[in-house]
Amino acid sequence: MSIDADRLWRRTEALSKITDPDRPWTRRSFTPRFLEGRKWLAAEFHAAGLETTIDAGGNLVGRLAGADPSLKPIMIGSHSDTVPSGGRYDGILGVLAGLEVAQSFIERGDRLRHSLEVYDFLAEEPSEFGLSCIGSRALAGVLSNEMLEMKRPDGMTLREGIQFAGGRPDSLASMRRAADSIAAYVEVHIEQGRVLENEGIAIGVVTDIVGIRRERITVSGRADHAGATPMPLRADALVGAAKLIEAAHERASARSNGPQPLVATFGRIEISPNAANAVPGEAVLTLEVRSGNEAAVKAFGDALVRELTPALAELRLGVRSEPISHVPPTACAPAVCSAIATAAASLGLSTRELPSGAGHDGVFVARTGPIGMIFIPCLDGRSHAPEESIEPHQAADGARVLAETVRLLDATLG
Ligand code: HGY
Ligand code: MN
Ligand code: MN
Repeated sequence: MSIDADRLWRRTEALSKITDPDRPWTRRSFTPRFLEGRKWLAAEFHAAGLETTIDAGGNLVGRLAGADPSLKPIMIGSHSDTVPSGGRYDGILGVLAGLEVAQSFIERGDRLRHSLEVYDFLAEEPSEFGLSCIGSRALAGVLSNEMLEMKRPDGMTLREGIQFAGGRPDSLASMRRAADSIAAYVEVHIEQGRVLENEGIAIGVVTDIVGIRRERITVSGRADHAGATPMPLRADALVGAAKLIEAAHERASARSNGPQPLVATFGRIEISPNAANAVPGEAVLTLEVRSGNEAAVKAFGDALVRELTPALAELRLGVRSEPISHVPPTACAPAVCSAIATAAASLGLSTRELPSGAGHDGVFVARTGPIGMIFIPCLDGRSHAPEESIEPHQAADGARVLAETVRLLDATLG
């Protein structure tokens, strides 16, 4: 099963260059830049011969009808939005590998038994609404009305955002996929870690996707004049935030080894009044905790706030936490993992199994059927940074394994 590696790389380069010019590589969801990328992608899907639509949840879907309409579809794809100044290949590699595979089947005249659907899921990365995986949540039917009313700083609601992206939020029920309603979902993605590169392995067979919990922690103090307020009288919210950040780092570092390591990050902080000559009166931090151990993920933030409350009270500070999102750890399906490993071996590519420390749309697609992920190495394991880099042959390896995996699943699944 051959694919056109040059075409795949040309498309990867073309789409990655649709970015905010001042902060490569950036195509934030729900922005005109994102729609510019979507317009380009939809044209490529259409030109490749796929039946191209935007579903009610704002996902771009390219469909190739199968020979037996009674069979459930095989889904492939990923996402085309990015984090700020983030991944040149995070997401788009999987969408374009899916497009390449579908187009290669069309050009070879290979009629699959199952329909093949290529997805660009809407807003896989945490959006300005505070929520990630918008399109795959919609597919799984777990985008609640409360979520649809979430607002981003400029006041737009997520409901309006989905409309902006071409979706129809009032028709989400029409696109929901029930449990066991797809034959399989397979996503190609860069590892975003160092295991494959360190071990010189070409293909990662993902066994499970880490659980992720995000909480909003608010430290409340008192805004004051930075010059006229004596130190002993201050209630400096940023000092309290610093104690939380230090403690979280120490606690997570103590649990970073073992079979189910835990990681914790304060990746976003907003302070007010946020002026050089004002004592910070409030600090709002986003805590993100990840592990394969769901109980540990659930307990981490509560324990941190509970145990640091006395120390912050001594600084005349209050602290509270509220959940933003919680996604449990998700297992990949052994049958899909086995097909990926068989496909890679048939292409002479080395493989190893590994967990994903990154989150992916697959955690929601898994509610509709069996999933699998194909990892390729990335330079120094870097991702969510402008330095993210892969080689053309690595992209081609991922697409070739995807093509062979789809062919195997199509032949073996009911
Ligand atoms: O955050 C993640 O793990 C993924 O890259 N969205
Ligand atoms: Mn990402
Ligand atoms: Mn991604």
